[in-house]
Amino acid sequence: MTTRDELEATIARIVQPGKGIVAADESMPTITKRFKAVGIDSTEETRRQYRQLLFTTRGVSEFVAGFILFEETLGQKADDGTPLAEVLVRQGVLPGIKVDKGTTPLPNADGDLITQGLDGLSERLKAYKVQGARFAKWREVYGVTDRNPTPLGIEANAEVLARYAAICQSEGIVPIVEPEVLIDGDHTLERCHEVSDAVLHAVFSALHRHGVRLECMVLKPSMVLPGKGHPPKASPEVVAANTLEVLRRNVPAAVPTINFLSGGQSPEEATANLNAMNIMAPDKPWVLSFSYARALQDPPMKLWVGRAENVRAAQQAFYQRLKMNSLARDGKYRVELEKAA
Ligand code: 5MM
Repeated sequence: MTTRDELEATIARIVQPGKGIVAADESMPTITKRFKAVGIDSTEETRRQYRQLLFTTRGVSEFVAGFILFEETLGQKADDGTPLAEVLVRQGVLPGIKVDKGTTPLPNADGDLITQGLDGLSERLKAYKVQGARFAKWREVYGVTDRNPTPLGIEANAEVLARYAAICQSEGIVPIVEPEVLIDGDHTLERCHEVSDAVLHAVFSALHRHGVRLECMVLKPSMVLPGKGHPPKASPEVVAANTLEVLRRNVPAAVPTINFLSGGQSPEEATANLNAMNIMAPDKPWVLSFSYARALQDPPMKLWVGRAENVRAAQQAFYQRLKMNSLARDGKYRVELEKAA
């Protein structure tokens, strides 16, 4: 199999009808924060049990094409000794891996961040592939103020995303390219629209410059929303219209699939917004699906709270959110379905 055959085979799995991606790749500080919020101690064992709970949910492959894992999870085993990545493969789901190493301030771009981890990436990808990973994920983060992200921040972050994506493809690993415009702050939806437009324009220019094969990548963007500190929330129709406008202006039709992050939206909001986009854009050139972390995991995590007797209920809640988002991926979600469940 050539590298291109590998990439195409993985993309064909990711765009399967009714399916999306689960981001379960929280790094140590992030999972510790999420666990702490619901009273769970973050230890290697609780993290293993929690990821096992997600991966062994019955019927998960009806709605999930792939899970993004954190490096620690890729090396962990289920209770019966099966590697957790193999548990996913047996469920008919692709394992993926977060490969960035977090953010650091970008010098001379006051307030902007840049993501680290390009050094040695090819070697790491070779090893992750042996452990079962077929796709990877890298996130660049853009905080929004009146002056951030700066032009330098936008260009530098785009360059790093493109270099990462090109390295992944050279190793036969499909890159998920994740530019996240943060919801934190009191900015307007119009400001988020402006920033998202500039960010995606720079990202696709850099991907082109680096020869990234657009047909073999996944875009994981944020939606166009007002800042958390700028109430009221926008309706799903307003979010959908603004997000679609920015995507149509910047994302070439060659990109097969756009899988959104949820970015701090509630589970129901993230589902309703995705649904509205799929209703509003039947002619869209890309699949519009999900790659949520919090909007899929908050309900099961709150139910589990680290107790074995709650595993079943937590898995049912996880299955329910996946089902709702699978419907939203086709514009078939209705809020009454939440109540019915
Ligand atoms: C934005 O975060 C990604 C999507 O999650 P949400 O749907 O909750 O917004 C997510 O994949 C994120 O990259 C991981 O949770 C890892 O985050 P950290 O901060 O640990 O790199």
